[in-house]
Amino acid sequence: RKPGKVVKAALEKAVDKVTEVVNPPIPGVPNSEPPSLEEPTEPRGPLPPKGDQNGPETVSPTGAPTGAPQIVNAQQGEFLTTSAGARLYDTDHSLKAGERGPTLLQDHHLREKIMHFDHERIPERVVHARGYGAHGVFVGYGTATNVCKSAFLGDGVETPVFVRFSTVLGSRGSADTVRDTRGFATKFYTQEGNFDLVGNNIPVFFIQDGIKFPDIIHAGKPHPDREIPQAQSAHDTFWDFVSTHTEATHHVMWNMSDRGIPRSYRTMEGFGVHTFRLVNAEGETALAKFHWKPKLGVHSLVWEEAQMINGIDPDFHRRDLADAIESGAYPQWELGLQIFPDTPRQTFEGIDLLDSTKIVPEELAPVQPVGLLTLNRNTKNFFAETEQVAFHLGNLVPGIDVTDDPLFQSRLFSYLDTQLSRLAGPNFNQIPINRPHVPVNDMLRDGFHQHAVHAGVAPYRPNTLDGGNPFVAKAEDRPFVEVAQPLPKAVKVRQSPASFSDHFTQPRLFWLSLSPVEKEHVVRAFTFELGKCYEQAIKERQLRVLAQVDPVLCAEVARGLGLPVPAVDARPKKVTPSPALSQVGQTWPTDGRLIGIVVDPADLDGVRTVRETILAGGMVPLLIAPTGGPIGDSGLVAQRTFLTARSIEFDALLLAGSPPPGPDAIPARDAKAGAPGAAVDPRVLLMVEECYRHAKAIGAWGTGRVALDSTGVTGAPGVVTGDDATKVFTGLMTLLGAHRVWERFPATIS
Ligand code: HDD
Repeated sequence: RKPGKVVKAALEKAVDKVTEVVNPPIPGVPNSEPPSLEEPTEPRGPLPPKGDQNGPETVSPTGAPTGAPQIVNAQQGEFLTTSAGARLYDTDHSLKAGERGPTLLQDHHLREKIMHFDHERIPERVVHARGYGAHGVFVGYGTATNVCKSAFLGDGVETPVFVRFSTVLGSRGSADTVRDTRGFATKFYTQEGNFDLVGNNIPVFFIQDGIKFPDIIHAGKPHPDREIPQAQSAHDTFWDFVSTHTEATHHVMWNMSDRGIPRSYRTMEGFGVHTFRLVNAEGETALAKFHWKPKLGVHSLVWEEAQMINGIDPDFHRRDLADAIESGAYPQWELGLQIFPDTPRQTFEGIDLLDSTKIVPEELAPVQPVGLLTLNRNTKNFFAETEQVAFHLGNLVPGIDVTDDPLFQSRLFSYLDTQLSRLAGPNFNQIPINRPHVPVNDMLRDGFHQHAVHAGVAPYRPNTLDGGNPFVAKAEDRPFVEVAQPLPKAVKVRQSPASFSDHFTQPRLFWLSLSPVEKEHVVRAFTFELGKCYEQAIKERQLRVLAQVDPVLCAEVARGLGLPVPAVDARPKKVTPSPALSQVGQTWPTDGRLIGIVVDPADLDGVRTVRETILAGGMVPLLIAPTGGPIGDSGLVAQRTFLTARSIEFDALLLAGSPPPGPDAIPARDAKAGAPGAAVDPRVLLMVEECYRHAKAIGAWGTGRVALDSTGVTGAPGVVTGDDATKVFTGLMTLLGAHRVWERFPATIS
């Protein structure tokens, strides 16, 4: 299968779920028969998992398969049982002294059922609580072998992976499209043990030393008195902290840019952030930064759209990822390395490689592709896999080692420690999703939730009683060996190097690398967030910070806040912009994009043709009609109605008609006869207006043009009209390749 291309049949199946109701089931094929309306009376075999759901991995801590069906398909057996396996004859009535009598304490099934339910929730992650995961495969290109001996980077080596994406600040049930940094954590189940790359979609961090992590998180989380606001940085404590703690400025610039509101997990870059130390087979070392480059390009939402999605579909990013995988539009990222010589100073072109608030522009050190990640399997059970996965920066494999970045060093402690309370004990690596796919032979014993039944009597070394087992690996057995890194002559201090105190050069580099429209989004984001703060001093202090970054940025935000531009003696260093930091100006694949089509009985042939073309192009057509179900006898099926459709779901909108207001429509304010738009359902007009405001491509043919005329968008940039459905669609595709029609709202900032 060509990477990035959609399997058409699978896609059709996924998007046309509704058609299953009209299409006859395939006799004998499980899952193809619609469920009966009655409760089943005969036991039947468990439903097989869907094709895209085969996890969790079923290897034991010692690498042996544990794939007994009763474990894998737990709770899908023939009979309902207690957790001890006794068959139950009733689970709907508690045991009582007579039909109307009190419940008896001896009802052990009631007690077990309620006891277990009472403890179903575990503590959510202290940060990155809201997340979504998927399985996949990583294939090495073999291009990294000159700098790194890790087996999984070898040519053609296939390694199973699990990836968890997340937001940072929100609670587990918070919305997906808030303005925030996104986590991008990958567990590679390699032949040499697990390697965890625990990164973000932003290449720099708020702080340079992990000792400040509780401070930035306390500032970003909801205010402790009222626990408001949820999953937001637009509040006083956050801006209080970052305005006084200027090393956060670079990260904040990225957060306020479009990177803070990704269109999809599939369209996000990922970064390992820290500099790692790589070792090759000859024992030579190099320093390196990890990058994930999405095949679909880096794309974002617009702020109003993101806010609307939080209400209309708070699971937007989850749904997008799961649907894409289910339909066969497997998201892909190339893993790339920026490689630097391992010099004693650990700098590159004057940039301190141990400072996680700094990037190295790609123009100075190109990102060299070393492998391809494809996510191709959804989870079978969210809790077992996504919730219980535990990442740890200390999960390293031969060839990849740590550096002395003080942020990295503190993370090495935190990720182990946090699992003790979150996963309630030290045996979390025995949970199936965390198990390595290679034999484990540690001498760790006992502890809460011990699943292994360790044999032998001598979990210590040296021993003779267990025949001396286990033995330590020799060099030829490929053990993980720390790089014998010479340490600088030093005294014990609580201090940072002088280079860490430049907090403004790189934020300025980022700002100057953006296109005008991206700059305008940054200005609006700062103005929005600071506009939500109550304390005047915080706003003024942050304006002083922005003045150090760029006078235009500061003046524009000050204007929006209605505050004077502060007089600051800013002396910015000269920087060379990095074009690689901008998201716009290129053409990208459109795989997996969703196109809404408002259907009218007028031209159903045109709709059918366009729909086929969209599917063949690896995208998802969604037909929108006044009511659900089959559209006349055309064979087409409406997947959305005017009640269930909202513009935020679509990347582009096509109008094949302008249906009149339905009986369930709230009339538009100017709906009096003869007023523009009175003849069209107001929800269609709303879709057009929102798509227009959010810079999405819009197309209309035939009577569809009436809705465009009514909203006054005909002839505007990014609005394609005509008589021929195919020609209109072709125009729409060109626009979609550029993601959004930014020319519609020319930026006023240069
Ligand atoms: Fe962290 C989770 C990414 C700094 C402490 N972090 C966590 C996750 C991601 C990151 C993606 C979610 C993992 C998952 O899906 O389970 N964190 C980062 C990045 C950082 C960073 C890219 C800077 C470069 N983190 C950082 C510091 C500390 C932590 C400095 C503490 C000293 N992070 C944690 C944690 C979490 C976590 C408390 C919460 C849940 C977990 O680890 O397993 O230990």
